[in-house]
Amino acid sequence: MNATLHNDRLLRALLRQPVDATPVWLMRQAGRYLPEYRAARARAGSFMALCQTPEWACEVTLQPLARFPLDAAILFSDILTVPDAMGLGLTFSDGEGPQFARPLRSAADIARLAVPDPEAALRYVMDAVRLIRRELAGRVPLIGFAGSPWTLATYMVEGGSSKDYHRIKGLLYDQPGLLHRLLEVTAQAVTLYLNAQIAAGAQAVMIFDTWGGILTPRAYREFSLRYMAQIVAGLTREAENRAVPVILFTKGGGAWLEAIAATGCDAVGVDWTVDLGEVRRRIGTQVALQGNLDPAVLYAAPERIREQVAQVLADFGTGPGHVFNLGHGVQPGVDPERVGTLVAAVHELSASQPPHGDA
Ligand code: 1CP
Repeated sequence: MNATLHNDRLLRALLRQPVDATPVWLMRQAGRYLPEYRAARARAGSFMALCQTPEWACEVTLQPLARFPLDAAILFSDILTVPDAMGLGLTFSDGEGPQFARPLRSAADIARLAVPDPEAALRYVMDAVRLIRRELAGRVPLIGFAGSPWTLATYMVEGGSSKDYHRIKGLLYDQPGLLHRLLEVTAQAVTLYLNAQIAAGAQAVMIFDTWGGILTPRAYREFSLRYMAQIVAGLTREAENRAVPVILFTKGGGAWLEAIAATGCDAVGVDWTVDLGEVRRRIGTQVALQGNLDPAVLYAAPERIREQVAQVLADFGTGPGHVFNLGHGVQPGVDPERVGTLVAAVHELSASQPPHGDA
């Protein structure tokens, strides 16, 4: 494996080291807003075929990097490959969300779950990671990822996306012990899966807790944060003679950022509902921060995008430890040119703010 990394801004910022300009990547930077993504998906036949064919996953991962000078690649895959490997049978129908053929509907379903061997059931992901690293040739680092146990459990129990989460919340309040068994086995699966991605070449990893924000503060600590902390404690933190930073992101978790930062992660992802300057005052000396432009800003005119980027940079202020991102993923209706405007603005405006190196 080529160990030389030509652009290490992302890894440096995640470790709160000085950088020449703020690194930027975007959640869902590969995806439906790109016409070349839609064409690849049509040729591959389905979303799962894209994920399960390393050459397709590699091609799609690199698509946004061919257009924009992003500071990181993120593996093209999905958080739901793990429950699929646990036997739930994942499909994505056109225009609809994910669906499991065998959702968890009984104590017996949960008792039967086993931790999959990532180099067997998820070998296609590891092969994609190895191929992407080869093709990137050290241009930028590759981010690996997984879903949080709580977020994965919502899909496994609901059977797909949900509006009211009544099944998973019913389980939480009626049979918390059973939910803990599900979260425990999922946490073990995610730990092995992320460590396998790191062994295959992922240079930073991120845990997406998309649905942590639907919990009460107490339930968040017990059913989501605790299992993310367990994963953080079990991760390989160094590979190829470099630290492998860990990013935790709970959408809607603005009230709990201190607790998230205390898990031992290196960086905390922040959605757009909190002010980055305040977040920095709360936790910015312990961890790096990633975020937090409102994804809807990408529907605005280029000049407005530049202003909003400048605002997020100003909110963070000077000093190391900022990775620019959206507060959630790029939406499918966004014009790719606006993404180009955003990326250029982050680099230009942050490079002209002098003191990047001082804490
Ligand atoms: O072509 C299509 O129609 C599929 C759209 C799509 C894409 C592009 C899905 C289905 N997943 C992905 C890729 C994906 N998913 C990535 C790739 C890397 C990148 O960011 O570019 C990542 C990191 C994810 C992670 C993911 N999948 C999350 C966590 C992050 C988030 O967005 O909150 C979640 C919740 C999923 C589940 C999922 N997969 C796909 C959809 C439409 C959904 C969400 C369903 C729902 O709203 O409940």
